[in-house]
Amino acid sequence: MSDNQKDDKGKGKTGVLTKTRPKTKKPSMYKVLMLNDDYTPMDFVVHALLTFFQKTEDEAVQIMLNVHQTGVGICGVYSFEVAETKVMQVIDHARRNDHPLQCTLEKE
Ligand code: TYC
Repeated sequence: MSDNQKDDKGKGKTGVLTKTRPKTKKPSMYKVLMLNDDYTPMDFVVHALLTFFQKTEDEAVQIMLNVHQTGVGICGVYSFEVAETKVMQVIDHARRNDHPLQCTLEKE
C-alpha cells in the first residue's frame, strides 16, 4: 500500500490514491558559446577561458582551437543568470582590449 493510501481496516471505505507532486521546475540551462573571428589573438582567447570559465590550460587551448577550426565552441553550461554574466564579462573584457571576440548564450 502506498504511503498516502490510508488503511480502511475492512470497513468498506474507499480510498483515493493521490500522489503529491511538488511544483518545482529545474532551471533551464544555457550553453555559453564562443565565436571565431580573424583578429582576436589565440592567447587572449585562452586567457579569457582561464579567467572567466575556470578552465585548465589544456582545456582552454582545446576549446580555443575548436572554435578557431569550426567557428564556434562551448565554454560551459550554466543557469541563465550565470551564463548571461559570463557573456557580458567576456565581451566587455574583449572590448576594453580592442578585440572583436564575441560570445553568446543558447538554451540547452
Ligand atoms: N581565429 C583567431 C586567430 O587566428 C583565434 C580565435 C580563436 C579567435 C577563438 C576567436 O573565439 C576565438 N587569431
